[in-house]
Amino acid sequence: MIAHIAIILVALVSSSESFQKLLLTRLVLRPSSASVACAPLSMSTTKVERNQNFAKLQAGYLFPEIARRRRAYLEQNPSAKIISLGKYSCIDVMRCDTTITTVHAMPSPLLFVGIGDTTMPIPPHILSGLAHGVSKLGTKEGYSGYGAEQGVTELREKIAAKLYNNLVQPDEVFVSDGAKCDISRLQLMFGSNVVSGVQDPSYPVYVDTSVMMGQTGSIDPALKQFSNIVYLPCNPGNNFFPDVRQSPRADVYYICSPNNPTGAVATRKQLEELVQFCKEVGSFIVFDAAYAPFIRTPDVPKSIYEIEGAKDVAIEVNSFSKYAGFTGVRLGWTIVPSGLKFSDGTPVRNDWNRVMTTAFNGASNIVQSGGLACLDDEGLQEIETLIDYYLQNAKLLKETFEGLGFDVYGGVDAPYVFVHMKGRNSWDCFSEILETIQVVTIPGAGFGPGGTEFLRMSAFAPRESCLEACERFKQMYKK
Ligand code: PL4
Repeated sequence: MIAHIAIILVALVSSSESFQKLLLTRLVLRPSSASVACAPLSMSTTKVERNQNFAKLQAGYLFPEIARRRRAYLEQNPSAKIISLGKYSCIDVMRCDTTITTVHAMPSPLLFVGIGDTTMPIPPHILSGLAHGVSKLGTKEGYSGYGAEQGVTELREKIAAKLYNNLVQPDEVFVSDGAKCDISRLQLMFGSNVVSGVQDPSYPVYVDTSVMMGQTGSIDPALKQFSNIVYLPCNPGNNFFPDVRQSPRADVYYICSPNNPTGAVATRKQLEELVQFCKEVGSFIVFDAAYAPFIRTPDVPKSIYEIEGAKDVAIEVNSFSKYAGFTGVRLGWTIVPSGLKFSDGTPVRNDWNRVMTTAFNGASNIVQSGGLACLDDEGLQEIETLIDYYLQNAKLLKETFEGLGFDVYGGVDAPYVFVHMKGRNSWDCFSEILETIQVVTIPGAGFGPGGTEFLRMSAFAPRESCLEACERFKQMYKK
């Protein structure tokens, strides 16, 4: 007993916190019951095994990594006036980087050309829809609690009619909290035994969720590719649209048009050939149409369902994020055609409904009221005006880099401009631009090895930030 007291005193005066914890755990906190066979573990570990699929993911998710590097630069250069096209606020940076525990004062104004985050305020009619959703909740008649997990019927009908011209039925529309979340839930439905096919480069969520689901092996450090994913090369040589016949078959092809990050837009012919191929080989397409309203060129499909036969092979994810400035509001949808089937004949829609009713509890009723307003004639006109604004920014960026002699892609029917930094690694270019002219861009390497020599510029920015960024680029790269 005296020895025990002596050891406890040693622990309490010890300068090492871990030594204190260990001794106190073993001597003081030890349960008295003899049924506990082993001694408690150190307080910093448990017996829960880590999901090894997460260990396969190499670095952090791309966008928080950009925010982390930007913050590190600001810490060393506190008076820098940074431009980052597509903004990340101070709070976002704190949330994204789990190592930060305090909010850092950032220089103002923080200007942003990197992250694809909307910057324009929500226009009046759409805002009135959100406000209507709020006020209804304050009345006895208007109050609602949990809603249908698939979304309110009126919104499903309006999406089918106004955005798909009734090419899809309302019961094929599943309203959600956004495209990214739906991509993850689709992976949950597909499980670990499928092979994903991704455009290289592509939005990193397709690859990362495939890895998390256990569909892949580990990454090849030289190729920077995971085994058991089919990487479909997309480059200037094929107009950034893959030739799926040149690669091994995948079960699920993730195709994004207008494309993030390349800004390329798939033509009708390209999509017809893709649908035809998937029908031949029995594969699915997950078509990410999150940037569809940026398409202004006639006859370029805004939805995969404009292609004959697509309902036999394709699921489409979409979102109000970029249409209406809803990136923080959160409202999206996924179309699962009723005739789409797994190999055993099970309708995919049944399993998707099971996922949505189990792993989701319905989009916010306030937000769905905003979604309804988006699809009124006034709302659709407001969306058109917002997109015009960002397309004008895209034009400015595109013309700036073309004027400087770079090969530039995208930026016409898309908010992204993809600049070829021939022979350079885009992470080096990212750092160089940040350090020289304090503009945040996105390195194409973050979207896959195919993006290594490219920088992605985002048109989501206030006009004055975009103009200032263009001026700084001209200063930096003038010959
Ligand atoms: C940063 C092809 C942006 N934190 O808002 P959602 O979930 O409906 O849609 C997300 C989304 C879906 N599909 C594509 C996209 O490009 C995005 C958004 N991407 C970008 O800069 O690439 C925002 C990134 C955000 C994120 O991780 O999505």
